[in-house]
Amino acid sequence: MKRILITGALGQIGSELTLKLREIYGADQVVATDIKKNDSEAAQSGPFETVDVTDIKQMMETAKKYKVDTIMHLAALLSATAEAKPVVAWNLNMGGLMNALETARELKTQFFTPSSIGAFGPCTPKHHTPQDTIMRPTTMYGVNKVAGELLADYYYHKYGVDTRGLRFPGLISYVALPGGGTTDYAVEIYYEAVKHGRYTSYIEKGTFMDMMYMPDALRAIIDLMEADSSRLKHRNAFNVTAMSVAPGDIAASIANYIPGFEMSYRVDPDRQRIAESWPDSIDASAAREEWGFTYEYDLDKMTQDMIEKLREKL
Ligand code: VAH
Repeated sequence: MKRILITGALGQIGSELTLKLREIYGADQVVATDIKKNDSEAAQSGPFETVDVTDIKQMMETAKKYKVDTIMHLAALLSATAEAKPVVAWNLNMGGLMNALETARELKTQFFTPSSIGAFGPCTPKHHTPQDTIMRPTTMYGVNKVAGELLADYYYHKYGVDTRGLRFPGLISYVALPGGGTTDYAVEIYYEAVKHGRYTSYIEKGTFMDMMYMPDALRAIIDLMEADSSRLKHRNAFNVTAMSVAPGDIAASIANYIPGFEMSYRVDPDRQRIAESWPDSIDASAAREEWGFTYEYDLDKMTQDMIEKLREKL
């Protein structure tokens, strides 16, 4: 029986992953942890513990208290925040990951942590970026993600920890807002479109990045973690994507469902620079071949669902 500890459980991925895992494995089997509690369903619908991932004692004690067999480490600063506070980002992103891996090693648990398309840099092939390629990111977040991938692979090879990861594209969801990411525009645009019928994008009209709807991201995590270990040639971390889109494409898709939607642009040079250092589109064939990765939502299906759910929520 799976007993799962999630760090960063009240963040953008965690707040939905916690609910999905509780649905599958039972509410009491999933311990949500974060730096502080809130009144969200993820915090209230099952066991919750306050854990600062930079405190290994807290993490180890919590994992032992619940006798977990799986750790899903999501707590991290995203790209734009990490670029603004690089030293804080290194300490939290790498210190937290090290503590989570040490806990997984000591308690012999399975382990998941997300990487990102942010792990690639300007000299990486930009189109259909391969699973195995040059990785010299020019952001602190990217440095954290490449180092994190290598660290997770190290714990597999050296200690036999069953570590697995996904290089996520920008994730779009209507439950919890992301914070401090470069791809956050792709979430904000839907909120603003439903509330005000217009949006001003901080990323240029024609800047392509990979994106994925959250339901597909959750399915990818669960499918990867349930996959037969012997089939995995890669572990940390698999390229996964559902679409390569630019702000102009999302605006056009929204306009099909909200006639008169107005899009404008006021580029944020810092986040534009980060976006331009990432691939336009990545190749997910390794994930498809090794554990059957697939997705359900393309741009228009995601737009339709986002607008429908946000109209209910707002
Ligand atoms: C960010 N949403 O923007 C995250 C993600 C691919 C982007 O890693 O930093």
